[in-house]
Amino acid sequence: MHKIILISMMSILILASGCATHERIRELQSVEIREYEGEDLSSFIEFRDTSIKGPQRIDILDYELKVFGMVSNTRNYTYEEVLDNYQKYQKVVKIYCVEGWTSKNLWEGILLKDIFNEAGLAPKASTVIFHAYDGYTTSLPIDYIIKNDILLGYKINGITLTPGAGYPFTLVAEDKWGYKWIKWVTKIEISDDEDYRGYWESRGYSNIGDLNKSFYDLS
Ligand SMILES: Nc1nc2c(c(=O)[nH]1)N[C@H]1C(S)=C(S)[C@@H](COP(=O)(O)O)O[C@H]1N2
Ligand SMILES: [Mo]
Repeated sequence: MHKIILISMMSILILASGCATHERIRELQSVEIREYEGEDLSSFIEFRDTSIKGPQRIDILDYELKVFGMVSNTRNYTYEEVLDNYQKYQKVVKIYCVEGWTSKNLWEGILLKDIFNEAGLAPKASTVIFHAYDGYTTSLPIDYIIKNDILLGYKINGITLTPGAGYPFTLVAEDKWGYKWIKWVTKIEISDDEDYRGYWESRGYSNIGDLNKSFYDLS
């Protein structure tokens, strides 16, 4: 008898916690933007999770964004400092994962080149190596980031990023395969190592990661 009560209590608890997440999902779905300037946007609230260690929960009070390497001024920003000090921009950008899914969303973020200007890049710097809270890394050419006005995003479809979507910052790596869109960014390292290979790149994915080229490294 006790066993039955225990089991039913446990299932009620499990059901209740399931409902809480569904509640939260419905709440987010009701406020996210799904149309922008006549374009339909994908819902970002989906159950897919392709990241190496699952969604990361970052405590914003402990969080720092570090900018270091070949710069004149090494910087450590709090979340608030990033949001308060930089001009904000919005863009509709589509992510393509190598697994076949895509998602078109409205992103809000700051320009990485504004961060570069404040840091002061060494003339020989060519590459940015991004580091994330889950140990993931990826890299991109500085030229690509500057020429394409690449954003460090903190909002998607009008909503502050959720842990699953990469809170507090995700790289909006326009025209690059999904594995370049690093989530939970903690460090921006300015380097001259063009051959640096991040997590997936060192496992055979193309280092340049251009959408109009194969993601297999054919070099
Ligand atoms: N920190 C971190 N960022 C990451 C990953 C990861 O495992 N860790 N996976 C990448 C891959 S392969 C893809 S396709 C996208 C998926 O992002 P989404 O599921 O939030 O759309 O995140 C990218 N960014
Ligand atoms: Mo991916």
